[in-house]
Amino acid sequence: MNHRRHRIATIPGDGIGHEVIEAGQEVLEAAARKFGFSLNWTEFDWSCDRFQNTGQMMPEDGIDLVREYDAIYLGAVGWPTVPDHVSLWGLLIPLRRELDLYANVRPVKLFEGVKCPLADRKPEDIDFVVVRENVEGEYSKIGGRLYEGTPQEAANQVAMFTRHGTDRIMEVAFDLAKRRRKHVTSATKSNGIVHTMPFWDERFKAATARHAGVETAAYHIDILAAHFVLHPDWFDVVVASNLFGDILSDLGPAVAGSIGIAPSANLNPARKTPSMFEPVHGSAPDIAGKGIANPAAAIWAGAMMLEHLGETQAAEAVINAMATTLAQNETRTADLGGTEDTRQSVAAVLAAL
Ligand code: GGG
Repeated sequence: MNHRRHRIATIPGDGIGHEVIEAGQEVLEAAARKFGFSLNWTEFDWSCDRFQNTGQMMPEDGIDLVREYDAIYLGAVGWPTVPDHVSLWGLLIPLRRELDLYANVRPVKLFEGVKCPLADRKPEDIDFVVVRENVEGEYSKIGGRLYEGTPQEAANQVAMFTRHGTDRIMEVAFDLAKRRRKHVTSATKSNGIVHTMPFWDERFKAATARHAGVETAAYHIDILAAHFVLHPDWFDVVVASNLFGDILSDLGPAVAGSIGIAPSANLNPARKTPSMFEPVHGSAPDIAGKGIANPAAAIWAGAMMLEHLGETQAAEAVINAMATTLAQNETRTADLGGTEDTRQSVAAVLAAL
């Protein structure tokens, strides 16, 4: 049998992106040795640092360079010296769009031993997945500014929802629900947003009709956010637009103990391009370089990458090892009330693997 090799493009990016990607690589390497495959890493220095030196977050042919890989492992994008919209639109958003990584799958789970900010919640109460539309919606460059610097100054921004884009994200959500507890919740706001959100509701209804056996619910985003806090046990798969999904996938992990745990898979489900895996969290300038970042989100994102590459057993082992360290007081990082630094946390995951 041929030895399995996977070529991975790493983009540590900015701030704690470097620390957590290095941590994740160490764990994934150990899993590869244990389960008999290899990971060949190529690092790209695309970042705000690069922007400051060259005026570009990544080179002109960057997308073509990473197309050659089996997957992309990304840390974090953003640094205070570069406006956030410049760094995001210079790197993360072009990667998602030009590789057509239209499904952003973000699991939320309360792990055994992790302190939940909600009273009396057990791990079985919080276990859902946010499926975020990743390439259109509210994140558009359509719009502009008028009369800049004058009292009449104005700005507008157009959200773009296509039938193709909305239908395909619904399919991802319903397909995923069929492999889970068979329930999909839609995040809408069709009372206030009168064109795109009624359209979103219609496409959700059409998907519901195509998927008999999957139960559904729909809530306006404001009350849905409240239900995430009050009734996280109501949710299995939550399908949301780009902006709503972005917000919900930070809120969900906060409810489950820490955003430091939350992973994210940017998928092209047809596998025509390399999918990209990243922690949900950003570059965290306040703790960058201190060696105290929680590597769990990057490790879990790495496990999702292994699963995507067909290394299911290794993926499961990595998640189990991570869960073991989260369960013990002495192996938790500061965001989870523990005292471990990034290196100690990695050592604990490696020992558990
Ligand atoms: N880990 C990737 C990262 O840096 N995320 C920060 C961020 O601002 N993300 C926005 C988005 O996911 O659209």
